[in-house]
Amino acid sequence: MSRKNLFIGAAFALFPLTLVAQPKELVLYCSVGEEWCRAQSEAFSRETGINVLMTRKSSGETFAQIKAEQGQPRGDVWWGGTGDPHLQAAQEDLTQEYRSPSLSDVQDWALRQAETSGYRTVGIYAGALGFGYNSTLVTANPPACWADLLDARYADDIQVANPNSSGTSYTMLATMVQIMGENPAFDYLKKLNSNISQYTKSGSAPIRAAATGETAIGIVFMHDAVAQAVGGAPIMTVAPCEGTGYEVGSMSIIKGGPNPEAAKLWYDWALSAKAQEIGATAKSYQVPSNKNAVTPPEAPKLSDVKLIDYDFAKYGSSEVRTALLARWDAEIGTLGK
Ligand code: S7P
Repeated sequence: MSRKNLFIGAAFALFPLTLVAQPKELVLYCSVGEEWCRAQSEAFSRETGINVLMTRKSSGETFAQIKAEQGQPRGDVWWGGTGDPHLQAAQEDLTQEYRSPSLSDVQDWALRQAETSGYRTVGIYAGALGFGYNSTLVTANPPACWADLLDARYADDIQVANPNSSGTSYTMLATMVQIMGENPAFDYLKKLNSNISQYTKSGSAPIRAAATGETAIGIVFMHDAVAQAVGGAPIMTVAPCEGTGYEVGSMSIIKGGPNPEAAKLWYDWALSAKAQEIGATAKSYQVPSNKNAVTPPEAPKLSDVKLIDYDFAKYGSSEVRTALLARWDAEIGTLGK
């Protein structure tokens, strides 16, 4: 082979390498607990060599940030957090369609989230809403139902998050509306307000407060209450007797983000069984969406919980979520704490 041909051959051999060069960075907006966000980011970096710049914020806060950045997005992937604001982001064209080859590995409830959004989001885990109480503070006749939380003996002794910032709390709002109807649900929330000591920013903060005895009861996802009990706190987890809503924790690629190839690599990886099993190592006990991922034994059994038929398409729509939050601000937020 002549020197010229050798040079051309070498150039062609190198060309594919430059074409498939591995991305270097991923900007991740993470809406699960801080410990899980860190464990997940570090595992991805270890496996791919891609540096993950991670910010943890609650679901409603992340939605607001992505909306504020529309047109000049700084994030690549929004991973975790309740499904409703992910659906709203899809409807508002903030996130992008992606049909991962791994979609065939996920449970039907996770796939339905993808279908509802035109494949702009997908379910990565599920968990039921409930509450937890501190058993050293609530000794006799503990609450078992949503109605019990109105008891005057819990005056200023219950915490729940603000539904604007928190996906957990929006899930509660939407759950009450679906169980009771909208007007009775707001009547319930007004009465409940007398027992609320504070509306926190983060959804899991109320159960951390219950674990330390700062409050008696925290309204949270049941797996967040279980995590406190597993950590040794005197927390009992309750699946409310009237029935309850649940979340399909979701993941979306942010439209026009700076690192689209890295975003797809994360997305495919995050749907794998191995990646979904990281949650339990970070004391997160949701039910994973990958059919082959091991569900942590600590995870509340959804089949034992009286789950409502939560209408994700409706309560994750822009119109309904925006209207319910505006009504909450006007009728509950103004009552003050
Ligand atoms: O802690 C895990 C978890 O409960 O947090 C997510 C939640 O949306 C984030 O907290 P906010 O309520 O503050 O938005 C849930 O998706 C997840 O199960």
